[in-house]
Amino acid sequence: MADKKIDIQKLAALCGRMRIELIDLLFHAQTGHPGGSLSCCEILTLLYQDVMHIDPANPQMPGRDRLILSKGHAAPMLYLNLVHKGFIPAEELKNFRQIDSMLQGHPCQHKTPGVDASAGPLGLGLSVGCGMASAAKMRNQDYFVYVLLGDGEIQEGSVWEAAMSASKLKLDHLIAILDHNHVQLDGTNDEIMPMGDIGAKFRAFGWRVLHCDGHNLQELSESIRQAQAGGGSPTVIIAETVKGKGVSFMEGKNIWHGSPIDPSHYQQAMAELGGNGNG
Ligand SMILES: Cc1ncc(C[n+]2csc(CCOP(=O)(O)OP(=O)(O)O)c2C)c(N)n1
Ligand SMILES: [Mg+2]
Repeated sequence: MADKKIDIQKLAALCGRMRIELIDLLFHAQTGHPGGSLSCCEILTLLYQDVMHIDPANPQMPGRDRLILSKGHAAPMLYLNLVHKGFIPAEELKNFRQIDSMLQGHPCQHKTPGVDASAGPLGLGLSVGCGMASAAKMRNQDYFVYVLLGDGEIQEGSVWEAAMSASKLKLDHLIAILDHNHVQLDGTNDEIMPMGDIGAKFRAFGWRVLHCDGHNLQELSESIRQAQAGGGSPTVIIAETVKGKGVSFMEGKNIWHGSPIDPSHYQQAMAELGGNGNG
């Protein structure tokens, strides 16, 4: 347990660094999605840097764990994780969102090593995850399939069709993580489409439901460990998060879903995060 604590501290420091790198990346690109990237920083970092069985030297390794970034607009946080894990060189970041770049605005499985599934249109990733988890079952492989969902995204009906299939097929190596930041593009979830008791909904569809603080690496890690224990049904971890986490003026504000960062906001964000803000 002592070793695990050291890992958590290291990961927390890495998350701090990646928030700075994210603001730098999006400031220089003058495009991209800060809010939903910051809310899933701990989730993606824990998975890529600690939990997932993956090999940057062999991105297509058949027995690897898979991750589907169903809320594909959080691609910048995925790319930073792929850089830190060694899948892609850091220099590629300067080409983020450029035509023909390997780092498109949304993940592309054909361009970027380490990306398991293309995404962008919301509502599709859980179905892709069902397919991957079914394939593992059919082939007697035991890899895990993680699907990161947005809380606006789960208003899509296709998510619930996939949820139905996953429990019917007993996909207990399918682990959905909901980035529950309570905000979507145009407002809060409650303003746009209240989802009520999300846990009760997943339970009604035959899923096991876990709750945790999505910025607390220890809690997240414990939830993932419990989810991996399987038991014949898929698991969803409802991770409570804050959209824009770490940058005070972005926190909980839908305006920062996808706005470009101007120089004064860049300086303010860097001052708060402890970055040098040298542009
Ligand atoms: C099918 C589809 N409809 C609309 C969009 C445009 N869109 C991109 S992100 C977003 C809001 C998503 O909100 P949420 O799932 O809560 O994401 P997060 O808060 O984690 O950024 C919308 C409507 C899209 N990408 N796909
Ligand atoms: Mg949201």
